[in-house]
Amino acid sequence: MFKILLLLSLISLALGETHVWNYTAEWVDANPDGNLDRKVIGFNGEWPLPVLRVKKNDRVEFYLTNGLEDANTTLHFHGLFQPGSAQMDGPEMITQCPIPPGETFLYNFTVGDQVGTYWYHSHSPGQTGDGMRGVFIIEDDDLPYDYDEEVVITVADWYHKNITELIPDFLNLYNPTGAEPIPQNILLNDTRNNTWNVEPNKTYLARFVNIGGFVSQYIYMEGHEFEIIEIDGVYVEPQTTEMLYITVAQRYTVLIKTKDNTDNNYAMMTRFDIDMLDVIPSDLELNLTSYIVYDSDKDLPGQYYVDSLDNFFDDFTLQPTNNETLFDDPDYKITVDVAMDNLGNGINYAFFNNITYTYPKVPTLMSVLSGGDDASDVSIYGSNTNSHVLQHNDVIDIVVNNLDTGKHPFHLHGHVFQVIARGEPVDDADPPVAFDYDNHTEFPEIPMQRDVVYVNPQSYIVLRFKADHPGVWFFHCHIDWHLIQGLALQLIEAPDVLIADPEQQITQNHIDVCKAAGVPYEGNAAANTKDFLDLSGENTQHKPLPSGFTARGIVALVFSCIAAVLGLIAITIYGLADIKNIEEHVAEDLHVDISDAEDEVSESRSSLIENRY
Ligand SMILES: *[C@@H]1O[C@H](CO)[C@@H](O)[C@H](O)[C@H]1NC(C)=O
Ligand SMILES: *[C@@H]1O[C@H](CO)[C@@H](O)[C@H](O)[C@H]1NC(C)=O
Ligand SMILES: *[C@@H]1O[C@H](CO)[C@@H](O)[C@H](O)[C@H]1NC(C)=O
Ligand SMILES: *[C@@H]1O[C@H](CO)[C@@H](O)[C@H](O)[C@H]1NC(C)=O
Ligand SMILES: *[C@@H]1O[C@H](CO)[C@@H](O)[C@H](O)[C@H]1NC(C)=O
Ligand SMILES: *[C@@H]1O[C@H](CO)[C@@H](O)[C@H](O)[C@H]1NC(C)=O
Ligand SMILES: *[C@@H]1O[C@H](CO)[C@@H](O)[C@H](O)[C@H]1NC(C)=O
Ligand SMILES: *[C@@H]1O[C@H](CO)[C@@H](O)[C@H](O)[C@H]1NC(C)=O
Ligand SMILES: *[C@@H]1O[C@H](CO)[C@@H](O)[C@H](O)[C@H]1NC(C)=O
Ligand SMILES: *[C@@H]1O[C@H](CO)[C@@H](O)[C@H](O)[C@H]1NC(C)=O
Ligand SMILES: *[C@@H]1O[C@H](CO)[C@@H](O)[C@H](O)[C@H]1NC(C)=O
Ligand SMILES: [Cu+2]
Repeated sequence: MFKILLLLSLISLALGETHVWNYTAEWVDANPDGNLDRKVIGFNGEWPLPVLRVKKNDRVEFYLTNGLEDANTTLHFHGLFQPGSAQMDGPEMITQCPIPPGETFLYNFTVGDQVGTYWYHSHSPGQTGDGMRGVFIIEDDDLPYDYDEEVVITVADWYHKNITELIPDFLNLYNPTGAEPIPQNILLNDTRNNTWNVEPNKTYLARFVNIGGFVSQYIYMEGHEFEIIEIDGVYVEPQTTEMLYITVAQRYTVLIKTKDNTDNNYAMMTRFDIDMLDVIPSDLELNLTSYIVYDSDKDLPGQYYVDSLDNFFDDFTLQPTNNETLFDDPDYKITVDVAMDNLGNGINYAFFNNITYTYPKVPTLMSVLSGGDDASDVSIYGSNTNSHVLQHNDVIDIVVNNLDTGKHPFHLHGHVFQVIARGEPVDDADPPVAFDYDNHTEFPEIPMQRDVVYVNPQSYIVLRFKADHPGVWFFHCHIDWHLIQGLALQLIEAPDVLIADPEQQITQNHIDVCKAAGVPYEGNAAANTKDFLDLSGENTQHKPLPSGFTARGIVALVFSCIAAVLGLIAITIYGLADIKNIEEHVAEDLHVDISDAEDEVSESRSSLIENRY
């Protein structure tokens, strides 16, 4: 009897509330930076999107209707583990079929025992940039810190052009270096000149979320400090700092103590990490001043300046309060080199180990669930998907060696990982430094944990986690542009457990959405249902550049074309001397005729070369 009672009370504890949300994603007008009216993706006609709040163990039933008419969509609840509900994770063609216009997808899941600051966003190419993103909070009744008031503060980059216009310009022969589009503005709480009204003598719990698509930001305040207590849903031993550095998709929850008087108002500053921008247009405002207002009758503050941006808090030193120690040596290691390069079509892609992620014809989770005994054979998931099959409860290491000269914020779905090593940035002039298991600084005893972490230029990170969440989990750079360029891999975690679990089977609603989208929901990556080992007809990446033709050649060629055709120089300048012959060959290969524009080409080339010095 006692046992039954105990069981019942455990069940009622575990059964939270059910939140039913019913939203139609549709184009609405917005003008967050005050400079241009444009269409953004709103919910039920409203934008910015709502802050959604749940509690531990609550269930979410989120009906998403695609009211866009001209685009498919999906929704990802960023940072959630999706226990027993891998198909609700959101990434298009990884765990679900895209939702075509007019269809409704039911995201139905529990948040388990996670708490903290999360967010939700479309996981269809680039739609975060069109505004389809908002904050998701799992409140904690047992929050181990005292505070008076809570506040959400989002930061983001902002583009004036929409994603259907930006992507084709970005993935383009005429953008051979893969220069990312430069945002037009920097936003705080989806506006500029934001006012935060505060009271004196209070402790605020502030949840910072970078809901942008590309650029990391520095956050610092005049006369106030941040006490960091949570990162990406992980409580940490509190650390005080004057400056945060937040990549896209990261969250910092901090305590801010207000002044004991209302004599002044103060500036809250946000600033772009300009190292991530290929060019800095002269009219791009890099610093944004927002206002911490104690007394609205008093003057607003001007910009607050700091001497250096180098003193931001290094998250590597944060220690989770769950005291989870370093996992044992890995059972399985994934080592990937990150590089950006051109394929034979002249377009610049992003690679893990020479593979640019190419979507399968069947969402990978559905290949698992229809794969039977073949589901543990990694080959069925396709040649260009960077797939790995993980055994249930194995300890996994992901070593990312960044050969690229940019920073990249990497995100793993379905988990937080221990960050056990992160190399210092390596100067462009030096060769990249790869991680070496036989020669590294000692791993932390209690490593920092989160779900998005940046790797430094030409350096490395090592992430360790336990494969204890059956599902198909995407691991990718969270810069939208780089994901669009294919900087992703996928983990097929415990396929045997997934197949055997009745909860994890595809819902009828999901099958209906697949049918409406015309996407097969059974079969291998090539949609072959008869022989899963037969990948003929699968999607593959473009052929490489022909041997003897370098990316540098293509860059030079296209540079000439850009200069000639558009008279526009917005990309990094490579060496342009002695390339005439390569240019001709590449031009031939690409069926590009440059002879018409030859005069202009040589003219603009000489002006280009002049400009280099
Ligand atoms: C969602 O809202 C639409 C439009 O108001 C309505 O037709 C539909 O029945 C609602 N669905 C649910 C599950 O509440
Ligand atoms: C912010 O303030 C500036 C200067 O007063 C003004 O030009 C701009 O329109 C304001 N922006 C918004 C979004 O209110
Ligand atoms: C996106 O931009 C393109 C090009 O300007 C335009 O044709 C299209 O209508 C825009 N889409 C939306 C939803 O505004
Ligand atoms: C939606 O996805 C399906 C399946 O990939 C595709 O055929 C269709 O063109 C997409 N629709 C739009 C509007 O992009
Ligand atoms: C959501 O999932 C739960 C658990 O599988 C199920 O009991 C419930 O009926 C589902 N909700 C809807 C509206 O289908
Ligand atoms: C930011 O926006 C959220 C959601 O509208 C609001 O709750 C919050 O108070 C705003 N924060 C600031 C600092 O204005
Ligand atoms: C803040 O607290 C201090 C110390 O308790 C007190 O002296 C001061 O008057 C308070 N300030 C305000 C504005 O209430
Ligand atoms: C932006 O902020 C930095 C750091 O305070 C400062 O050095 C720089 O001068 C500011 N730029 C402008 C244009 O105000
Ligand atoms: C973690 O370690 C700290 C310091 O040793 C201790 O105070 C705390 O109770 C531990 N937390 C847990 C969850 O064990
Ligand atoms: C990638 O390709 C290069 C050149 O073909 C080769 O040297 C290198 O070993 C490949 N790297 C991996 C990880 O496959
Ligand atoms: C080990 O790494 C350090 C730091 O990168 C380097 O200076 C040293 O030469 C390496 N030692 C060996 C044996 O490779
Ligand atoms: Cu990246």
